[in-house]
Amino acid sequence: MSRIILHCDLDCFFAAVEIRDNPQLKGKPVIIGADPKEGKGRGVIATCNYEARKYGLHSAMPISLAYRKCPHGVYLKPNGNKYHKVSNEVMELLERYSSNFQKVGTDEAYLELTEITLNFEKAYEIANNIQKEVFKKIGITISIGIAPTKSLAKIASDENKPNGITIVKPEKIFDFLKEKDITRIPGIGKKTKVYYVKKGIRKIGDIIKTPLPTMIKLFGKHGKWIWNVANGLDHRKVKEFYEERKSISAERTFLSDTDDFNEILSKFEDINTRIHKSILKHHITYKTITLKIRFEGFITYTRSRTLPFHIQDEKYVLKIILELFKEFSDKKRKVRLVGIKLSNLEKNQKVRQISLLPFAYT
Ligand code: TTP
Ligand code: MG
Repeated sequence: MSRIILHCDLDCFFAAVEIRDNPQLKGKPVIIGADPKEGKGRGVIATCNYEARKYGLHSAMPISLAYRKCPHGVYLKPNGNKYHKVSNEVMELLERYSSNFQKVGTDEAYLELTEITLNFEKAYEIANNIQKEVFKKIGITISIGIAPTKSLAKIASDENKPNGITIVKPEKIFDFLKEKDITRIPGIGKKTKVYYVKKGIRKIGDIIKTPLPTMIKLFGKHGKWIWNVANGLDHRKVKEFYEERKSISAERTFLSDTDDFNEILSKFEDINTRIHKSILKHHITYKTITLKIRFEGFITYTRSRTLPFHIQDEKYVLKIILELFKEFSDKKRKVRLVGIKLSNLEKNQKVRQISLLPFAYT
């Protein structure tokens, strides 16, 4: 049975809010980001409206370059508190359309409609009502993708921006995807694309045509994942338990306080293995590793290390934990409790990128 999932994404979010609050900006290129200082400014664009995009401007572009391309644009500093408030208002409104709701970042959310309707035309009506309500009550536009999986709904919401609704019915998946560049798949950026292009894969159609065992042979787990995405086989639920969680942790108290390194080490190994069972099961990656240690007398310390990328690697975690533990190992105090926490969690896509970039690991 096919599911029906909506992916809703606000159009040029920060810029849209500024234009709403100052209608004189309408029709002008509006850029939110660092101060361009007449071309000498440092920093980047956070976002810009569609008028500014006509000049080739986009998120993350250096503001000095943006100024060269579009000196007559209106450059504004971001107003984070305001966007945060607007984001909350939008999410509250969206959440009322389905209890199966998942906010992603500040301006995106998934809504699963499967329990409400199995009819794509009805889902279109609902999407239309969402657009109207968001515009009427909040004063900005939103684009919506309607598809049988999360990843397809996300690709679809990007198809017809701004203020678009795009439906991808199960029988139209191939037609919809075949000519698209592989970077339209969430999780494939410019760098990852290089690996695929080397093997002759540029369009999503090339992925669909490649047999799954070949994809796995060439690109490992990542290849399997994008093959599934391209073939409409992304079974991730809306409202994934682990996507909502901030961290996964476990701790153990010793039966009696100890200063025996081997005993402590084996506790760390136990905890680490246990955490990684659920990490593996739910395809979670993490960036921050935290050691918790409590000594006799309940004196407790935590020490963290944040990596520059997401990983999923039990041995590496143990290595970091032992490095963090060194600070405490020469103390003449007995240990009462040890714990490990993994945070900065993300669903699998990034670890697959890292498996393509083994050098990034060391
Ligand atoms: P996006 O949804 O990626 O971008 P957008 O809403 O501005 O434009 P689009 O119409 O293409 O959806 O990001 C949402 C907001 O997050 C965006 O308005 C500004 C902020 N943002 C940054 O600050 N830096 C970035 O690099 C990106 C991509 C977004
Ligand atoms: Mg957006």
